[in-house]
Amino acid sequence: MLRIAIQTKGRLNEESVELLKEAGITVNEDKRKFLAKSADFPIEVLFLRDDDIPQTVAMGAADIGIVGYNEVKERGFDVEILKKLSFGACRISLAVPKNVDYNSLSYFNGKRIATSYPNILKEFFKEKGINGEIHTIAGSVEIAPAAGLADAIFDIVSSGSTLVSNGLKEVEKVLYSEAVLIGNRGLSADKKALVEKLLFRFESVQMGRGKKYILMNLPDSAVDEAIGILPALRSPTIMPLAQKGWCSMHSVVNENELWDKIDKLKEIGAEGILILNVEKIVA
Ligand code: PRT
Ligand code: ZN
Repeated sequence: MLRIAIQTKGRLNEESVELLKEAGITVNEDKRKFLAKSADFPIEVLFLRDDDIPQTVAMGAADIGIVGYNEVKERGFDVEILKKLSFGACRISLAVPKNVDYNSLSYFNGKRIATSYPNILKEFFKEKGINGEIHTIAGSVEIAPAAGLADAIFDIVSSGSTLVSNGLKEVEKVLYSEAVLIGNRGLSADKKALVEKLLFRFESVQMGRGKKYILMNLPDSAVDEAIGILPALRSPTIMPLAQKGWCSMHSVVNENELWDKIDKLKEIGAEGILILNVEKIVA
């Protein structure tokens, strides 16, 4: 039995639960319960505050966990990063009041910087030879400059609108982060085998994301050109139609290239183009 720690509530909870679900692991998500068993995979889910997930995994109270890379880095516990999960993307940046004439990092020498990520900032300043005064505060870091508590902040940014609405501007992007699957370093062979199974499922889910299945009718004479437009996992599937001189071609395309490919396929004579969702790709 494997134990995975995920965030109870907050920005990573929903997508963590969704990823597990798409990987065939459904949990009775009674949020008041702190431990939930899955009916369809030998796994139990432990719901925690994100701050506690790296330590819980490092100590082995959970075998694996889903948490922001920023938390892993800040807490400094020795865990293995098993997989980047492509959600919860953000960066941790230095920001200053918007009227500051900022030129270089040396601006931060002797300045007070408010943050909830003192360790990451300490390391960054050390590496760059900057002597800033780091003030650790727990919540609402972005109001510190206006409140006269700090000259600058070091905080998570995603769209940047929180900075703007607090009269701040981002001047240095220090760390890029996304949700990661972390693992305890001393897992038994049995548990490792279960983790491998899970990773394989996560990969299939991720590969299917943003993909569309496309099928169309095509004159035989256009097949070579169509293959050039639509490279597939191995190569597109081509089947003859009852009508002579025509075939049906099936392939998988990235959603962001879909319309461009459809335009090109129509130009070479494709008809009856059908687009379907791809749920998973088991490579
Ligand atoms: O209760 P718990 O301790 O579990 O949660 P939490 O409140 O500590 O964390 P939570 O749920 O806010 O964030 C969890 C993780 O999501 C973070 O550790 C990051 O890895 C990731 N993440 C991604 C973010 C953001 N994007 C984000 N935008 N975490 C926080 N923010 C905040 C940021 O602090 C700032 O206040 O959103 C604001 C900025 O957003 P923009 O879009 O205005 O720039
Ligand atoms: Zn937290």
